[in-house]
Amino acid sequence: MFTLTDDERAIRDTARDFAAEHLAPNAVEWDQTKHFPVDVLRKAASLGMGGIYIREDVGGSELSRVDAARIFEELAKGDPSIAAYISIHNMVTWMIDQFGNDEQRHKWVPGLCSMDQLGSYCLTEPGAGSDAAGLSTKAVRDGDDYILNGVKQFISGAGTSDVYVVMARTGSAGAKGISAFIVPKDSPGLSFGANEVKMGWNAQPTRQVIFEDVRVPAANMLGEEGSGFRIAMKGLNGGRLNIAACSVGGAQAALEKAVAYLVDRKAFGSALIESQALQFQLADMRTELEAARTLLWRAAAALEDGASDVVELCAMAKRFATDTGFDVANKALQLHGGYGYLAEYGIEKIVRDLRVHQILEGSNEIMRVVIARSVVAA
Ligand code: FAD
Ligand code: 2MC
Repeated sequence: MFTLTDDERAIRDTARDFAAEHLAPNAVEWDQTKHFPVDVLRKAASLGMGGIYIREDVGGSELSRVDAARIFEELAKGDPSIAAYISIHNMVTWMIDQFGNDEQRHKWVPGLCSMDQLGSYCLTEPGAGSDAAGLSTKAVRDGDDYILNGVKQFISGAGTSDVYVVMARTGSAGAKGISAFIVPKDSPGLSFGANEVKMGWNAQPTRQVIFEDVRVPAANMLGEEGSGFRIAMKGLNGGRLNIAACSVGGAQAALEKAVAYLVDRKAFGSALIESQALQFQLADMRTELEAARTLLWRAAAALEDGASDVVELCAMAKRFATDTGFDVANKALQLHGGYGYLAEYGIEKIVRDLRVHQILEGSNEIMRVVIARSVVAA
């Protein structure tokens, strides 16, 4: 797995070149202007990155989860915020490809793979984040439709996205009373809150999604009634790996910037890179990132193979890579001295972007809950 074939290297290099040409040069400006570059997302999709592990018959690239980890790492070297949105979009697209019936797959997935249509994932609510099975958005059957009422909180891409995969309560309390629906943006009664003012992830919008008597055809239900929570969680297993990959990529870029700075910067009669104390820090940063990448690839292979311990492996990789990624980026900022604190060096943006990876797609405390359950049950 660790020696790439020619094809795997070509796939990784395509993402690397794309990030270097289209993301990195614009990342600081998009952060400052809060610009969501939909045209650039579509360029990424034209290279197959809108449906990385989606089946080919509906326009996907049908690559592996390990390929996806490498792609998201490379994209995040250019801009973690954009890479992370593309990762959420891929998660949503996969959920429809995987759990949708033939009609749903052919109706929704091709437009998502080309990113002519963008996707959002709607699980979190103002009153239910970590305890996702406690959600209260309701979907009540009315003839051939369901009528949705409720509010989703912190939805990435909201307001711009065209397709919303929404988890809503169709039955009793708890996980088994939840179903998943595909809701198009133009549904009457669907509206969006203000774009949240955030610490990072500024190049993509985050808004509430508000449902007021939104009528959704029963034909838009994904999977069986009552299976929505498990569909949501299965989507998140891969989502957690992709976010982990975005942390590794952002941190790798920060490390490379720190090395370049230390080579260039003179103090006390020589380049700072000559200081063994600083070299030891770089050695630890490199080692910790490599450990995170290795666990990430291990978990991605387990997901690809449908291994029995996949849930905890994805949680471990997410917890470890996002904590490590933030620490490495923050150390890279410190190694830049005062310049690290200036926006134009691009380091403080990486730190701000990577901070939220410890919170979302299941906070790192929830990852420990998941891992601990597997330890205790063993
Ligand atoms: P809470 O659940 O209120 O948790 C508060 C604190 O308590 C956290 O530190 C948490 O880890 C800790 N905690 C909670 N329960 C336990 C426990 N049992 N044991 C130990 N500690 C615990 N959601 C979506 O559905 N779709 C999106 O697209 C999306 N995008 C997001 C984008 C951004 C920028 C942000 C900030 C969030 C996004 N989220 C999205 C929501 C995100 O998944 C939640 O914020 C996250 O799951 C945590 O939920 P919460 O904010 O309600 O925190
Ligand atoms: N993969 C597959 N199935 C899973 C699963 C996973 N990762 N996690 C839970 N399930 C199944 C579980 O096996 C059970 O199935 P069954 O009924 O067949 O036995 C069912 O789901 C219910 O699970 P639990 O009994 O574990 O439910 P509980 O409520 O105790 O805990 C918990 C679930 C805490 C793990 C879950 O609520 C969770 O992951 N919370 C964090 C929420 C989250 O990750 N939000 C991210 C929002 S998206 C985002 O942030 C973006 C940026 C897009």
